[in-house]
Amino acid sequence: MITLLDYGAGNVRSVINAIESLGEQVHLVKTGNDILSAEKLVFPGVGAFGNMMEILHRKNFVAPLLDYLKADRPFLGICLGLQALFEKSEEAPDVPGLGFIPGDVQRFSTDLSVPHIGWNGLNIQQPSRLFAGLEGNEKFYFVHSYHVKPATNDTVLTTTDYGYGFVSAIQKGKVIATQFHPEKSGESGLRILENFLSKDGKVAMPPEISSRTCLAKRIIACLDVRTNNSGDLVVTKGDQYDVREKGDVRNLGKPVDLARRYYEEGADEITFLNITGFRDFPLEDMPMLDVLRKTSRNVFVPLTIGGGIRDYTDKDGRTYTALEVAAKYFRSGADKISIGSNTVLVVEAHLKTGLKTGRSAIEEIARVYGNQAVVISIDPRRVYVDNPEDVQHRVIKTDIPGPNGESYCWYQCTIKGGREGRELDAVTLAQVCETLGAGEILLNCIDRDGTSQGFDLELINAVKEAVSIPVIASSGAGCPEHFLEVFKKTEAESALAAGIFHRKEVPIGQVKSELKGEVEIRV
Ligand code: 1PR
Repeated sequence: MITLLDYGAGNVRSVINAIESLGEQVHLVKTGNDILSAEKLVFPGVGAFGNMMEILHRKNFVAPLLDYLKADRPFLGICLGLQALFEKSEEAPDVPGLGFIPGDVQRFSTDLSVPHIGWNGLNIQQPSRLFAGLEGNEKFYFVHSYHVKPATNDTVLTTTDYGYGFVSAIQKGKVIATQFHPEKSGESGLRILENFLSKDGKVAMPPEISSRTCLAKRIIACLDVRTNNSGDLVVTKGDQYDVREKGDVRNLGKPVDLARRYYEEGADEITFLNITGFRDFPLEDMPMLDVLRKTSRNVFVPLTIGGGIRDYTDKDGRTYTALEVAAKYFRSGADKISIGSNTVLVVEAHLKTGLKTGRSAIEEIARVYGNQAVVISIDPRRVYVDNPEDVQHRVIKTDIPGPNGESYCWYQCTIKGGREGRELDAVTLAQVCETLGAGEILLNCIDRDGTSQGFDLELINAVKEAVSIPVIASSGAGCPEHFLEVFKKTEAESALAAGIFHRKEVPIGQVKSELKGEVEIRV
């Protein structure tokens, strides 16, 4: 029996699913005694440092947790569960940590995008029971803006490079903690968890020890999901967002089955977009939550879900906040949520007043679950102009002239799945969202969606230059060369595709083999 410390924020479902998939049962901590009587304790932290420590205090978990750690009993901390062990964090300077390990937690100070999101390697510094059966060159999933800085090197288990080397795991006796997420790191991550759980684990040093690691570019499979005319929830795919063929919604498969297939084929991440979420209320749309629950049971890479995340009043007058909707998604197995239409309205309101209310969906969800959990999905469409002075928007000079030979364009934000264009450009939207606390941009492009003509590199460069958070390039992939092109000609951290994978034109593995040697990837 494994005891799991769930303090109520973030996706502990993934950790539970991963442990259960290895044949173990999970007992959730309800009182401090549950911590003291644990055989093995797993502490997966997600969210924000201050919020986490406050909840640990409120629930009276701090003293038993420190007693457990000081008694050198088996402990695995994950992400914030690592950071909690330190004395303090720049994320919440006035809130002390557990102070079990001398040192502090610092924000990344690098020109690279922050948060550090994606698959990166480990420079292993000591043998550990976690490493039995590993080669040493595996990549693991990271998602964080802060990293630990121990006062001394004796507890450093691994380091990872992102702009500079940072400590990515510590080991002190039986207390081990990782910055990366084993439960989201595919087979290699499951191996690490299994090593921790096993009764007679052997201490090992993997054969391949690296001295420098590199963040991989991510390949993301996207599943646009909605109900078809027969009432079945299906994965569909549009041509420039039109998902109907001869009157019915195109049906490309079942969401749970397809997600599993993409996991097995090597997708680095899977995104579900509930594309009619803008008009349905997701908490009534239980099938979508069920899809997440079932998928997260056997898909061990990050899952993002979008669609319908906004404040909502139901027919009985009960109001739900966007945070409540997001919480439901997280509890059902999502690691990140993506917000589309609502973001456009929030940014429009923000631009009018210049004020941060602290109450927008982006701000509220980021405060509880951390910036890295908030993805902004943008659905822009090109609008051509003759002269950059003709409009107030961020205009770019384009190499793809408009229908009347125009050589300038701006990217108009849309809402409701492209049905309504707004007086807001995608570059401004992305910038404002970053200031409000978004952790990543999912940059679609209605002009390219489903066309197989390749990504809109001009759009991606324009947005990427304007923000310092990671950008996911989306829409238009038609062959492996398009992925190579987007990674060579833009700074996008990841590339997302749908049709090419759904129609089985090119498997994910083939995309990766064609990138290998040219671009850092996870194999
Ligand atoms: O506005 O917060 O409720 O979220 C709704 C979400 O649903 C948004 O993220 C929006 O992008 C998405 N969405 C709404 N309508 C559609 C549609 O297609 N009719 N899908 C839609 C957007 C675009 C991509 C697609 C890529 C790759 N899908 O995600 O997967 O363009 O496609 P390709 O590789 O085949 O070119 P809210």
